Amino acid sequence: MMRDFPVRRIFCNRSPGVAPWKDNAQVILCGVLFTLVATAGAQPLLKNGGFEADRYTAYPGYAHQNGKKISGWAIKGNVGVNPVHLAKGAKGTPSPFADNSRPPQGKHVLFMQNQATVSQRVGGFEKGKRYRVTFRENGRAYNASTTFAKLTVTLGGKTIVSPHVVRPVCKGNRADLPYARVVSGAFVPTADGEQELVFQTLNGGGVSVLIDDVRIQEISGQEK
Ligand SMILES: [Ca+2]
Repeated sequence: MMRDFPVRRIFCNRSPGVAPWKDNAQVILCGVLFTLVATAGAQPLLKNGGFEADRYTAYPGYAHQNGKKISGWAIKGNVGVNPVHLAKGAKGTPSPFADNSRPPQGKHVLFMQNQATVSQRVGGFEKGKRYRVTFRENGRAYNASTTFAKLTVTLGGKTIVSPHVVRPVCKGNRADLPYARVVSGAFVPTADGEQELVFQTLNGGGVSVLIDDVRIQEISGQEK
């Protein structure tokens, strides 16, 4: 029986009043720490976790209209990337799905409409170590007044983020709040090597989930 884990959401606003040089110092320190961790052992290497690799030009941004691919990911259903880089004078708006808040990482976000899956086989897991997945999520504001999208995440066939409703963080065309941050339950592989990470949306009715900044991190034994 698969165990479900609760979803934790943390809003990630930058603290007001923090001097820019302090932010830069934190970034540099994080870079040093990351280098130290990276050299300590192999880490799961997720490809295109920020969905920045592809530059779509066909409105409204479905993958099947734009080369039938999202680099690094296997896709099924109505999924794609927003914003679309429209030609000058072309009809449509650049982000019909990502219609509220701002992309939390880079310029692009993934969207998943109705029932769909986006998955990736990720190498570099080590037996017995503990890992977690973090990502940012939001809902499309359009259509959200009648029903909401539902999302779940599995890793290696185990549920690490339980099925949950994803509501838009803002009204359409507003950016009052950032995308919600999701932290999965811990995952412990029973063998070295690849594991499949799967994002799955469960509801129909025209609703869409927006996802960005997917990461896999090893965690210490004390962290839940
Ligand atoms: Ca991004």
